[in-house]
Amino acid sequence: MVKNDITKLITDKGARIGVIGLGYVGLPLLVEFARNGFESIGFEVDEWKASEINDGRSYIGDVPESTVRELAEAGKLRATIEFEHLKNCDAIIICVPTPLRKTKEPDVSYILAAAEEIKNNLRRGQLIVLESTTYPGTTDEVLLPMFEETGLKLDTDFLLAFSPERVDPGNPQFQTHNIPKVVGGCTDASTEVAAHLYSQIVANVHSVSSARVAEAAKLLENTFRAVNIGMANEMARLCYTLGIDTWEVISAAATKPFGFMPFYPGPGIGGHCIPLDPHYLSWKARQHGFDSRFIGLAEEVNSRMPDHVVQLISDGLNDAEKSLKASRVLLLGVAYKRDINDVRESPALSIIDRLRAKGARVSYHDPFVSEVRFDDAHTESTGDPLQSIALTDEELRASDCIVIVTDHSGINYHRVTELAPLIVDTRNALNGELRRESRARIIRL
Ligand code: SAJ
Repeated sequence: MVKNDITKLITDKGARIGVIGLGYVGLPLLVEFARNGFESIGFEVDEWKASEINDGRSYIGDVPESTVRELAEAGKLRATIEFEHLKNCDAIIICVPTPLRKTKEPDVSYILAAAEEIKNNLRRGQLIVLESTTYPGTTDEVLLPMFEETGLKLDTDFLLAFSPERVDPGNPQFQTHNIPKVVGGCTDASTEVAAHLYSQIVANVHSVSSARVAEAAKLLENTFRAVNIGMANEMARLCYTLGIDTWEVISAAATKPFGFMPFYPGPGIGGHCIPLDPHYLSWKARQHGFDSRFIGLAEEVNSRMPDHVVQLISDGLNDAEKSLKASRVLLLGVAYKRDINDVRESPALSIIDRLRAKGARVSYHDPFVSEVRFDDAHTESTGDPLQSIALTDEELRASDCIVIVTDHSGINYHRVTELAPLIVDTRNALNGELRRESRARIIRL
């Protein structure tokens, strides 16, 4: 049984760790193993990323450059585009993207490409763990048969598990080492050894009975968020109709010390997880004739929020006897959430699209995002690229409407309320005092 051999290598910190995919999940994970004394090798298809790491630089905000440099210089951390080095790894962790196709169906092509590389280099004595968020059954229905085509056998020759990533980009409180880790193997031995591996870098490892349970747990986590955010967004639209302040309603409900968890309305949901992951679950459900209606409904409500934001802008301009057409609309923030530079699936892109379609003159200011391109596969949007403009007094005065789409903490909102004539605040970025003292008219989501 290969279990004892791998366990001993891990215990002695002699196991060489391979991580495939060095993005916001893979790089922090690789660094964590290296920091804990393991020889760690990152595998990338992007040569630029590999050379950045080998030169001691970090392109992920949550990973300090000094840490990468230190570990690279100590020979504990390196990256390569040559996947044949996988054969030297005792544990291989897959952290590649799982996007959606245009049809909203799962795209597991990155997982399959990584699995193919592993299959070509598979040997006795390896543990493989999939971390990419995917539908229940991927690990045992897709990966296991691929690996056993080599003639090597699960448990006898290799181990296979799933462990969902839970990275929350930009979250200063929770980073890889202190986020509990769920682990589920295709066999008990796989679960046990995978749990032993993660216990080297994470304080709290939670083992479950199968890879499917671990895959499903991750999808529940993110579907839970999408559905509850959808509820908050629907509440916002209802409160707007009833003339009730949504944020006051939510903060009042949040005083309940049990049985309630606040979610907040926004301009829509962005990122590479919450808008996408629930569709992996609904796709698998449909394969079994099961209609998971909450997921579809949440998507419908959340994806309509950009329209609602444009309606608020139009209503505000109309009250000032201005039309959207030819009005100067300045977006504050285009990243999908506060204090990060990621615009993937950002609702700001849809808002810009819609405003442009109505003839508004759109610009944006985002200290984290210097340029937004609309030809990216991740966006449905079209049109010329935009560059972030300086937030000068002139720009604020000259704008007909300022739209707070991302509530970055470094913006001087007091100045915005002093100089802008109209503000649409989709993030409750303007606290009570700013709203009371504001010279601008403020419309809140
Ligand atoms: N959002 C709202 N209202 C809310 C919360 C979020 O509109 O009450 C929006 C955000 O502005 C953002 C989107 O939803 O556009 C997603 O927000 P998020 O906080 O879930 O951020 P992500 O997608 O970067 O990270 C999430 C993780 N975040 C949290 O748990 C807080 C977590 O769900 C996953 O670990 C991660 O996705 C992932 O990789 O799956």
